[in-house]
Amino acid sequence: MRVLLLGGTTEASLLARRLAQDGVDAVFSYAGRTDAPVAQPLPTRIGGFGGPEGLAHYLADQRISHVVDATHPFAARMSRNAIVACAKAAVPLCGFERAPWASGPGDDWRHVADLAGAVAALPERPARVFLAIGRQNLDAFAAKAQHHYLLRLVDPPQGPLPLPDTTVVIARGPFTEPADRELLARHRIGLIIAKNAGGTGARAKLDAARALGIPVILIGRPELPPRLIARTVEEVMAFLAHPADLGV
Ligand code: 3Y8
Ligand code: NAP
Repeated sequence: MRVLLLGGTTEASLLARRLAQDGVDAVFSYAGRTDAPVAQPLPTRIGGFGGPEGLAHYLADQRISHVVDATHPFAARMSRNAIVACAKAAVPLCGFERAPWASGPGDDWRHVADLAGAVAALPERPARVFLAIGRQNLDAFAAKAQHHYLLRLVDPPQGPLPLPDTTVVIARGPFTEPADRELLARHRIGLIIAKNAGGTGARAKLDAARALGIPVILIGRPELPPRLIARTVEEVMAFLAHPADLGV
């Protein structure tokens, strides 16, 4: 068995630890989005594969027997490429996905379908907004430049930001509710925009928002073609042991 683990999430790191503990022959893969990604307990490759064709070649060249896609739910292109490449290379694929967040008592969430929906949902009157979506999609919000934006980025921005009125915080999650509550209060945040990432690493700001009565605009996940999904490390290990048993 030789596993390719497409990573970049808390769940991927959890699975990497289990694979290393069990002595499974596995390779961890990062896209190379950040300057210094967290080290993993597995041999690690960094960078794209060169589209689905490049990934299919990688699978053959590296004699990969199983692929686990533990990328973020918004890493849709990687997930789509993995579906195409694994079908082409006849390599079993399993998505390791966390469930979307669901609101509870005290939450003031507004669900929008995508980034454009989040921009449209912003009020006209200037507000202080925690735009907690990272760096890659900030330019969409230039259409609403009247707001003050608090940005939390993994690495310092290389060039000018596409928004005129910002405060930038450099931090890598996972985050905690007390720290996020302090951040929201310190910056007098009145509204949060976030991706429905699910999982625990990005959840803190939503719990802090509930405690402070701050509304949240939550961006829905991109649609993916059907594929086998595991929700826990144990389900992934079962897939690796008997891919056929899980209806692959
Ligand atoms: C490069 C690896 C682990 C993984 C930890 C998770 C949790 C902490 C919370 C906020 C939201 C955001 C962002 C976020 C979180 C985890 C997880 C998660 C959100 C690292 C990492 C890589 C990335 C890429 C980065 C994106 C950005 C998104 C910041 C490492 C730290 C906003 C997503 O500067 C950039 O270009 C950053 C790009 C994709 C989204 C964007 O579009 O900007 N993640 N994040 C991975 C690679 O190269 O393959 O550097 O160590 C991993 C983690 N980030 O091992 O414990 O599992 O979700 N990541 C979002 O959810 O909205 C921050 O601030 O509250
Ligand atoms: P994306 O838009 O779906 O993918 C764009 C391209 O980046 C892919 O086609 C692939 O390049 C490369 N790529 C993506 N993930 C990769 C991986 N794990 N290993 C090797 N190449 C990868 O991806 P993204 O949204 O930028 O996310 C990039 C990474 O950040 C992923 O590891 C993801 O798990 C992590 N992350 C993303 C978010 C988010 O909000 N998007 C949040 C937290 C963590 P080629 O086509 O050349 O193969």
